[in-house]
Amino acid sequence: MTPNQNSNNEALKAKTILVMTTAPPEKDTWYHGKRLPPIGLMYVASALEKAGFNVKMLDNYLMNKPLSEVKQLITDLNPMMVGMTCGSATYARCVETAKAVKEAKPSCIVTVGGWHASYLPETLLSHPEIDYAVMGEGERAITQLATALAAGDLNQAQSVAGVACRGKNGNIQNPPKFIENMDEIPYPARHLLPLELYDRTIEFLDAKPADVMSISRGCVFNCGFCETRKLWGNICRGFSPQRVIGEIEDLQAKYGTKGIYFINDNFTLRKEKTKELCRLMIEKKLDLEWVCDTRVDLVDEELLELMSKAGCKVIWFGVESGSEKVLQRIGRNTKPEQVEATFKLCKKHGIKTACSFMIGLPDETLADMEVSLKFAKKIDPDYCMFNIFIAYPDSRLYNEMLQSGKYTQLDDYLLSVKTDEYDFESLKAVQWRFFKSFHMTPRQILKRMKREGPLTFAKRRLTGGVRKANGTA
Ligand code: B12
Repeated sequence: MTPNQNSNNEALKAKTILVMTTAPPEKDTWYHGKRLPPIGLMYVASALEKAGFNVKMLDNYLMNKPLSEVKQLITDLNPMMVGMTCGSATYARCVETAKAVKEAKPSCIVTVGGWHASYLPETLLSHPEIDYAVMGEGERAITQLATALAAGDLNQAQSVAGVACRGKNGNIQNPPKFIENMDEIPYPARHLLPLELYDRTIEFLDAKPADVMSISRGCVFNCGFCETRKLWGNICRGFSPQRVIGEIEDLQAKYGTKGIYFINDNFTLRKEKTKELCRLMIEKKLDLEWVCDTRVDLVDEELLELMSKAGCKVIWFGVESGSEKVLQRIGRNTKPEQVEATFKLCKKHGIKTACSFMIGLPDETLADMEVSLKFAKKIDPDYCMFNIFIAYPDSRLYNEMLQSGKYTQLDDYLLSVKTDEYDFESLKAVQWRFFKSFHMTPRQILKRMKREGPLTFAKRRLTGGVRKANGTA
């Protein structure tokens, strides 16, 4: 590091940046899942820390502090910038929080990143309280933005890749650039979160405490309900297996981690890297159990055997539908036979299966949904959930629904399918009936009780136990 960089870092230390999630949406009827530490925001925080800023973090999705307390926090911390994560479901929360920040400190710069900011930055910039939107990967963009602003260089700030803002002649949107070598990204700033407030357990994993990790970015598939390609591009980048092991060892040493949930949408997409990672896990004899999410067409017997030896206990599969017609309609590009074959292989290698189905997809009929229920029983997963489909902005199905007019508007930017047969409200009854039909059989109850132990079983039944509402998260 040059002396110049040093003095720059010293100057930045005096600059506080608060990064935060917003409180959950008021009408939070579609999501009853677990509050996991916000990993994307932790990456943003660690990048800012590495650049020298004094970073504070508030996971208000977990804490649910009222705006009066957020304002008090701004007064106490006096940050130069607040960086907020915004999903389409928390858009309204984000706007009201930005207003509160400006009320507490009008000169505080408000920057919004995350999914909604990546897809529809102009909707955020239409609010004068929001100064910048960051599209795509946040680490480099916010660091360059905050560094330029700390130096008072507005021109530089407005030209950072991935930044959208109001310029002299209208809105500016600089296309994002991906970080080529992901290993450059520091470990997520877990030390800035009150980890003790999270329950640090993962469904189906006996090992505790358990934490989340995200090891790759990007998806090559083209499912109509998902818009992550717009955020991460259509290639998949990832950390090197060595970097992943390094982070696991760091988690074990600092936080006593025994279990990991890899929250990537397709953990096994980079097959060779996955194998290398598993071999390293075995070689290092890590005392670790883990869960991951992937697609049925991204595993084979050799890989499953290796994953099982490396400590993989459960795989979550987005099965989405048992009807080939529906699978085709949503661009899933998988067939029910593939699902059956993969579930059999998982069982053979001692890996539990969990799966999610969506109901209420465009052009899906009630009869198609019954096909999914029947199929769920046939593949016999260890856990299964039926989520009502919600369309998120900029995804193919969202745009098609807007055109067809066959939808109910659930919130500013969230749509659900409406047909002559059903709408969002009536689907709730179907969802409940399917849940009961699958889970409330003596066989499933016994199976679950055995797996969870009677105490956890009772606790989970009382608290809901639904993980994610639309199967796409
Ligand atoms: C794992 C996951 C979850 C997990 C955990 C999320 C967590 N704790 O972080 C759970 C199951 C809890 C979950 C819940 C939901 N999820 Co989810 N989830 C994902 C998934 C698969 C990975 C997210 C992730 O961790 N990525 C890795 C990290 C590194 O990336 P990141 O979080 O996006 O953060 C980066 C950038 O977004 C940006 N960034 C993020 N915040 C900020 C803030 C600032 C200031 C800046 C500058 C940048 C920035 O920089 C980060 C680092 O590069 C994504 C799909 C995907 N591949 O992205 C869907 C996804 C994010 N989820 C989605 C949805 C819809 C939901 C739910 C609303 C589902 C529901 N119906 O309940 C809930 C809402 C929860 C919430 N807190 O708002 C959508 C969001 C769409 C949208 N337009 O809002 C996605 C994109 C999936 C999809 N449908 O396409 N989810």
